[in-house]
Amino acid sequence: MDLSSPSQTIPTSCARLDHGGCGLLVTTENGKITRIQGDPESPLSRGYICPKGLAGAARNTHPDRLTTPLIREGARGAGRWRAVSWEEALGYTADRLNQIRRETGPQAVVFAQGAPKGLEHFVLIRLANVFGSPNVCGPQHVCHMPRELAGVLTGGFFPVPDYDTPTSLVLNWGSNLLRSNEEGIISSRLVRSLKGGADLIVVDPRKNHLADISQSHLQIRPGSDGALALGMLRVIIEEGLYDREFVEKWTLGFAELRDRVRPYTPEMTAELTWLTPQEIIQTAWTYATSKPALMQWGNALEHTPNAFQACRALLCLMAVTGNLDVPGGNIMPAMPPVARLADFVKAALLPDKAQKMISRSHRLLPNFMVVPPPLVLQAIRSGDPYPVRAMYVQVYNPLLTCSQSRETAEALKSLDFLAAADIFMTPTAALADVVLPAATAYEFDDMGHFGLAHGWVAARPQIVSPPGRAWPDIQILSALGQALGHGEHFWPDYHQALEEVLGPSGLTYNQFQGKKILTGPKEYGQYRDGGFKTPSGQVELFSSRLEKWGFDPLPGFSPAPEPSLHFPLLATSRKNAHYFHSAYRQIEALRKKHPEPLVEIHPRTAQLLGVATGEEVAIVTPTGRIRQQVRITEAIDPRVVYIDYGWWFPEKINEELFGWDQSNINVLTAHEPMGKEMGTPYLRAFPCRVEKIR
Ligand SMILES: Nc1nc2c(c(=O)[nH]1)N[C@H]1C(S)=C(S)[C@@H](COP(=O)(O)OP(=O)(O)OC[C@H]3O[C@@H](n4cnc5c(=O)[nH]c(N)nc54)[C@H](O)[C@@H]3O)O[C@H]1N2
Ligand SMILES: Nc1nc2c(c(=O)[nH]1)N[C@H]1C(S)=C(S)[C@@H](COP(=O)(O)OP(=O)(O)OC[C@H]3O[C@@H](n4cnc5c(=O)[nH]c(N)nc54)[C@H](O)[C@@H]3O)O[C@H]1N2
Ligand code: SF4
Ligand SMILES: [Mo]
Repeated sequence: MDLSSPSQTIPTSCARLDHGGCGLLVTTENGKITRIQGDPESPLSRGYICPKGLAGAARNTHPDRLTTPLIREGARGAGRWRAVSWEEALGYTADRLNQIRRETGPQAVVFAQGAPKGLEHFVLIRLANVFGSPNVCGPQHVCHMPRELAGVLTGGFFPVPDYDTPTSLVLNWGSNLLRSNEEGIISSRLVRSLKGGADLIVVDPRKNHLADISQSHLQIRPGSDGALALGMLRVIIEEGLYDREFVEKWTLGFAELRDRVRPYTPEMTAELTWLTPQEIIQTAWTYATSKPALMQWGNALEHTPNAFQACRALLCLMAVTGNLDVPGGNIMPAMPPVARLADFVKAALLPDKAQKMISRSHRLLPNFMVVPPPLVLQAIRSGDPYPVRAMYVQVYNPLLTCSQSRETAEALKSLDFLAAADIFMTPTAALADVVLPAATAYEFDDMGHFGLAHGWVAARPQIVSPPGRAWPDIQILSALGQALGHGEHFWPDYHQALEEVLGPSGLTYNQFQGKKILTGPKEYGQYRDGGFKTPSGQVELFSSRLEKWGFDPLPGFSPAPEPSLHFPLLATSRKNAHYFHSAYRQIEALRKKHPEPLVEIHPRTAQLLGVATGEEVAIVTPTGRIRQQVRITEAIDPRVVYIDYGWWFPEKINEELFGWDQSNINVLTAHEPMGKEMGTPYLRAFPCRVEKIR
C-alpha cells in the first residue's frame, strides 16, 4: 500500500471498533482518512455502517491515544510514568516474565485478552504455548463459547443462521443485532430476511425496535430462557410437531429428552418465565411449523450460570424441528482454506495443557481451553491451585468487563508484574507496570475472524501510519517472543504471520486483499455422508460426552435467584449502540449520543421509588453499590431494571483510575455462583435495589 498517495479510496473490512466485519471504503488524502463509507459490494454488510464505524478515523487521531511505551514510576495506579523506547519496555517485560518463570514456573504467568480484534488473539495464544504457560484467559465464558461449545458437543459444529437463503421465520432470541452487530452477522442480513417476507418472533425482556416490528414479542423474565426452551420442547414433542424422520434417523436420546421436558408444562413454564401459557404454546407451534426457521441467538443467553444448558436446550429445538443444517435454518459454517488454528498457535508445544490449567481443579468442560477470569483472579488472591504472579493483558479492560470489579482490582493490584497493551490509558492499563501503545485498524495489515467459528476471514490492509511509536499487537507480541528467547517461533517482520495463516489458500496477502473475503464452499447436510461429528454420529440431545465428564447429559434449567425484600428488582443489561463494551467514551461524536450512564426504570417503579428522569440514583446488590442516572421507559417490565454497562470516565483524570467504580455495573456482579460447565457467573438476572439519593 502506498500510504503517501495524495488521494485514494481503499476497500477494507471494519473491526477493532467491534468485530462485526462490515465491508468499508476508506478514502485518504495526504495520509489522513477523510471519509469512511459502507461498501455496497460486501456480502456481509452490503453497504451498512454503524455509528462506531463512522467514528473510526476520529478514534485513530484522538489526542489521548497512547503513543509511546511507558514504565511505571510511582505507586501502582498513581499515574506517574516514564516514556521509554520499545527496546527498554520489551527488555524489561521479558526480564520480569523470565524471572517469574524461573522462580515459580511458566504457569505463574497468565496471558489475557478481551474480545478478539484480529490475528493478535492467536499470536497471544502462540506466545503462551511457546512460553510454556497453559493459562490463556479471556471473556469466552460469557461470550460465544457457551453457544459454540454446546453446538460442538451436540451436533459437532456451531450452527450459524443462514441469512443467504430465504427463510419463513426468524426466532430472535436474546440478540439485538440492530444495535450490537455480531461477528459476521450484521444487522443488514437480518433486515434483508425480514424484507424478504420472514416473520419475526422476539424473545427479549425489553420492547426494543425488533420487538416493535415483530409478529410476536415474548417479554421474558431475565435469565429464564432455558425454561422457555424446555417448555417449547415439551409442546413440540407432546403435540407431535417435531420432524419425525430427522429425529429417528439423526438424533440420540429423544426418549430421554421427552422425559426431561415433561414437567415443563405451559403453566409451569409460564410461571418461570413471566409469559402466558398461550404465548409458549403459540411460539412452539410457530417455530416447529414454519419451514425453514432460523434462530438468531445472542449473547444474553450466556450471562447466567445456566448459560451452557440454555444453549443446549436451544440446540435441541433446532434439531428436533429439522432446522439444523438446512437452507434457511441454522447451518454449518463453510470454513475458508487457511492454517489450522492448532498449528498456528503451536498447540503441540503444550500437549498436557488441560491438566495444567488453573481451571483444571474446577473440572470445567475438558475442551474449554480458556481459563475464565474469575478463576485466574481467585488464584492470584489465594495461591490455589498454584501461585499466579504476572499477567500480560492486551485488548482487555477487565476492571470494567469482568465480574466483581473490586475483587478484580484487588487481584490485579497484588500481582508482582502486570503489562498492558492498549490504544488508550484505561483503568486496567493504569494499574500496570508497563503500558504498551498498540496500533489500531487502518494502521497495519491485519486479518479479521481467523480462528473464529463463523466461516470466513477478511482482509484489513494498512491505510495510514500509526501515531508516534504505536505498534500493531502482532508486532509487539512477536518482538516480545524474541526478547523472551523464543525467536525461532516468531517473525522478524509481522507480515510473515499473515502469510503463515494464508499458506493453505495459496494466496499472498496482496492477493487476499484483492479478494477482500475468503470463505469455503457452502454445502448443506454434509452429515448425510458419514454422520454428525459427535461420538455417535448423531445430534446428541443426550450427550454421551457430557455424561462421561460428569455433567447433565440432557438440557436442564436452574432458576436465577428470586428478588427479595432488600433486593426487589431484577437487573439486566444490553450492549450500547455507540460504544464497544467499556471502550470509546473519549470519542466526542459517540459520547454526545450517550453522555452519561443511564439506568432504565419502568414509570410505575419510578413512581414508587419517587425518582424522576435525569436524577442520579444508587443501585445496590450484596456485592456493591454504584450510581447512574434514571431514564424512565415503558419498554421494560416494572420488576426489571436495565443497568448501563461499561462505564468509566476518561475525562476524570484527577480521580482514582478515572472513576472506574462509580457507575460500573460489574461492581454489582459476583464471580460466584458460577456455571459448572464453563464458570459463567450472573452478569444479568441478578436481584438489586434502586435507592433515591437524599
Ligand atoms: N456486566 C457485563 N459484563 C460483560 C458483558 C455484559 O454484557 N455485561 N459482556 C461481556 C462480553 S460479551 C465481552 S466480549 C467482554 C468484553 O470485554 P473487553 O474485551 O474487556 O471489552 P472492551 O471494553 O472492549 O475492552 C477492550 C480494550 O481494548 C482496547 N483496544 C481497542 N482496540 C485495540 C487494539 O487494536 N489493540 C489493543 N491492544 N487494545 C485495543 C480498548 O481501548 C479497550 O480498553 O465483556 C463481558 N462483560
Ligand atoms: N455497539 C456494540 N456492538 C457490539 C458490542 C458492543 O459492546 N457494542 N459487543 C459485541 C459483542 S462482544 C457481543 S458478544 C455482541 C452481543 O450482542 P447481543 O447478542 O445483541 O447481546 P446484548 O446486546 O448484550 O443483548 C441482546 C439483547 O438481550 C436482551 N436481554 C437482556 N437480558 C436478557 C435475558 O435474560 N434473556 C433474553 N432473552 N434477552 C435478554 C437485551 O434487552 C438485548 O436486546 O455484540 C457485539 N456488538
Ligand atoms: S457494526 Fe462493527 S464492523 Fe460494522 S461498521 Fe460498526 S463497528 Fe464496524
Ligand atoms: Mo462478547
